[in-house]
Amino acid sequence: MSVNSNAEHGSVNSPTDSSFDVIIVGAGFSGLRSLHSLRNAGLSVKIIEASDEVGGVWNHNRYPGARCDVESYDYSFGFSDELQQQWRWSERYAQQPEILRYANHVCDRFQLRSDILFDCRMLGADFNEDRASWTVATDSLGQLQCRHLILAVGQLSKIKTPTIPGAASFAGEIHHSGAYPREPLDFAGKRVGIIGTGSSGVQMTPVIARQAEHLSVFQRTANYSIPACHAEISDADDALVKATYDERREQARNSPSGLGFMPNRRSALDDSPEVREQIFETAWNRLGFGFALAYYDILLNIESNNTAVEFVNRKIAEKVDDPELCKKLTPHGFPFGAMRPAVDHGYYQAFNRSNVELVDIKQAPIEAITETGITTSNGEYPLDIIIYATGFDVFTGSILAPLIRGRNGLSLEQKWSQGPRNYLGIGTHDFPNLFVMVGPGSPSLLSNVIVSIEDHAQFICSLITSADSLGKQTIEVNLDAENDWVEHVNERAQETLYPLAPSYYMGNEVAGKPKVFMPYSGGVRGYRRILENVRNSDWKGFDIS
Ligand code: N01
Repeated sequence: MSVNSNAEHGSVNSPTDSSFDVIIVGAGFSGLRSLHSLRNAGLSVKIIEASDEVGGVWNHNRYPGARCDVESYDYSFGFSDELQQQWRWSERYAQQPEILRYANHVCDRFQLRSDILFDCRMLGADFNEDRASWTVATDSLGQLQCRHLILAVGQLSKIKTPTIPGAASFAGEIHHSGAYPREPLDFAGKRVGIIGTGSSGVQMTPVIARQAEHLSVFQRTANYSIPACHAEISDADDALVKATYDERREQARNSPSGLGFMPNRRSALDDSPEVREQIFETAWNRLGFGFALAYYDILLNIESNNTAVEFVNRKIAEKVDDPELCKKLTPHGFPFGAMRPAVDHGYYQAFNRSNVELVDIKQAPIEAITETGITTSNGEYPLDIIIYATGFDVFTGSILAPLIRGRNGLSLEQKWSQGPRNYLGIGTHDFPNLFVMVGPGSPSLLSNVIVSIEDHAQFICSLITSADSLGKQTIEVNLDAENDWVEHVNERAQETLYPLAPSYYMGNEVAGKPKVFMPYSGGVRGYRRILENVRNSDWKGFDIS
């Protein structure tokens, strides 16, 4: 395999061959991690990446205030002790530029860049039954061939842009949080409108509030947000983590969400209100997402959940001065945590500023964007900059965007027309040698995704190399195994409160999307055990032929 490996940031790396053992689509964290494993296993591998930069979501979500809401030490790879010992995180929750620097560091440290074909978007892929291989159509490099195709396209990659009448007439700038310009915007003296109050809107609000002349936040649905309890990392903290990193990784891998928090084994209903208050208070002041594990049944039992709701609502009320405004910012109609909560750095407090206003677009919907601003049924809001923090076509949007055809020309879109059907979230029947990284049917966005990425990268690499060592050409999910898995994913979801919210977990973010629960809610530890069993039982559920 010979390649022209002169790729620097921003240049296309043109292969002189067009046939590989594996093509990975996407150079985000899951693509980079997969490339590292598969190349070390001796396979010829290329990543194709539509951008001229690695990093995936961390390349595209450059909006002000973008930072990880998983602690930096945990939102990083554990496969190389040298890497984890040498990399120095500066903050408990790293900001986007630091995470992007980390992705580039990983890329350079393990010489991954030479196997990335930048500025190359996958348009579609067809499985060739005779050759047991995939033909991948791209926009810049024609057709590429591979035995195995790995979709590492991310769950939050296909941005969702609202269709608001008149948007094209707006005289100012409009940007989406998920396709944010590389050059920072100057908000000084500007009137800014943010549409959307999910994690992205929540993160950018306090930052833009401090810079802009005026900020209008257009909220359709109030969501819960937990304070980040952010801090810089001192040398002493850093040394402590690094001295015990292996234990920390083990704890993360064995915690339900891969975050390292072990749930309190008690029910929220087991404790007196006084004790419960104490436990909630401690979790609230330190744990970020771990707050949802202050009791094991917060996301399992509605009465327990109500105790958390009561606590969180009180916290919101303590932060927002105006009671009417507080009422609007307080979520209602779904359990705490059933929509993914945000982790914030002063979100609610930002609304106490005189230059920030909340626009309730549930009560008075947006009617149009005009040359000068946004019009709701309540009147006009003059603006210079509009930011859509309106989210993504989550889980399936980026997987189904290219036309992928398996056996007998069946498209993945047809196959998944009633919702994703797969085995372990990794493979789907009728699409041999096609693998999905951290997609629907796996813990995915219900987990610290880096932990899930490491699990998938290792599993898929072992599966491919095992088949190769047996001289086998196709790896295909068995239909019965797939049906059982889909049923299992649904059963686990029904044990939780997640289905009670109109969230993207349920496909509610896009009109017409099938309403099925998509991630696996059985936790990363349980899921890893299942992967280990499959591996130890000669890849039960996969037909290798
Ligand atoms: O997107 P969202 P996000 N008109 O879908 C509103 C991850 N993330 O980009 O609920 C008006 O959560 C929509 O309202 P509604 C994280 O997993 C991580 O904020 O549909 N409003 C909602 O308020 C997160 O969950 C970090 O009524 C419209 C908002 O836009 C995921 O990304 C940081 C609308 C969309 O919220 C997505 O977060 C940021 C319309 N037409 C994000 N359409 C980390 O820190 C949508 N909305 C790691």
